[in-house]
Amino acid sequence: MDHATALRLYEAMLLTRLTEERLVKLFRQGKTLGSVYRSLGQEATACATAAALGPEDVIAPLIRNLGSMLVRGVQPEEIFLQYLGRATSPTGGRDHNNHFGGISRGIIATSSMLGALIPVMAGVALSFKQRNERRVAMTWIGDGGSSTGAFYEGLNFAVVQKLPLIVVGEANGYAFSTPPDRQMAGHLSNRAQGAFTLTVDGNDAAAVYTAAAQARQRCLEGHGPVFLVCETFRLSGHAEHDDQRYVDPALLEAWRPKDPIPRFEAWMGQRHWTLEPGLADRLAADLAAAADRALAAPWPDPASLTDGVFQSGS
Ligand SMILES: Cc1ncc(C[n+]2csc(CCOP(=O)(O)OP(=O)(O)O)c2C)c(N)n1
Repeated sequence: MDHATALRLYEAMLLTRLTEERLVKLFRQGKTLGSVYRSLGQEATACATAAALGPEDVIAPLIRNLGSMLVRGVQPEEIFLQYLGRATSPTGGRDHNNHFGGISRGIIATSSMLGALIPVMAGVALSFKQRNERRVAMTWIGDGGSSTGAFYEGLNFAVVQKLPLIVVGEANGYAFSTPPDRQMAGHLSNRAQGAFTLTVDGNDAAAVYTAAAQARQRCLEGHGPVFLVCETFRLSGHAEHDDQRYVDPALLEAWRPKDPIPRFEAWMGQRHWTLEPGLADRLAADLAAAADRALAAPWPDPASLTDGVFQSGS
């Protein structure tokens, strides 16, 4: 990774954290419609994997992968508008949080049905292969989501067809309140039979980036899908309405010092790569202004409720 890439990656992780912190404030003020889903402590897995892609590649993020969307240029204001349900949000107030995408941005919108995006992205990867395009498809899945049938169906198809698909597995300690040993046999790394599997320290952004770049190269060389497992930990509840009381406090204390953001800052420091002075303050000020603009945005017109929901015309 060169200095410029490292700076972009650092900024993306910090922006993810600060955007989510601003969302938590909006939630506590009772302004968001519904809860707020964070990636606290695991920002490196979404940001560093997405940062290793090219602009021609296509991603399908889950709720905890906001960072991957910011890497690809989604604006925090769009996220605020979504959480606030406003008319000018990407879904016009019809869907919530980061549930939006766009073909021109190379983002397939999240589906709440865990696992469902893996067959979808296998299909995207199939289209790249059929058209001889040098592009990869990437999506993410949690340890809980890897227990769905769709996870196996999608990966199996990608293995058999040798598709350029990267599935990032986030081993983050809990699926809602369920630890992996209560819902799966073995470790996440053993679940993608036939796919080349890499397991990395998911809180080491440089290692995640390197592994993702390697996975992409393998896909482009036609070797089939890669399952990239990132060992990390969810430092907040499933969402803001969940106080994580089921997590042993000692476990949280053990993971807090592994925070990927100061860790990556130290990694950059070892290379004498300096950060922009006052970066966090600049981002926080921009986010506060974006949140204020989103709060002032109009609500959807009730008369437009079914627009875009049903096909119009005959
Ligand atoms: C097929 C399916 N089953 C159940 C749910 C409800 N649900 C939403 S998030 C979640 C936990 C997901 O855990 P994991 O996949 O480990 O991801 P994490 O939340 O840890 O990032 C569950 C069970 C769902 N969205 N889809």
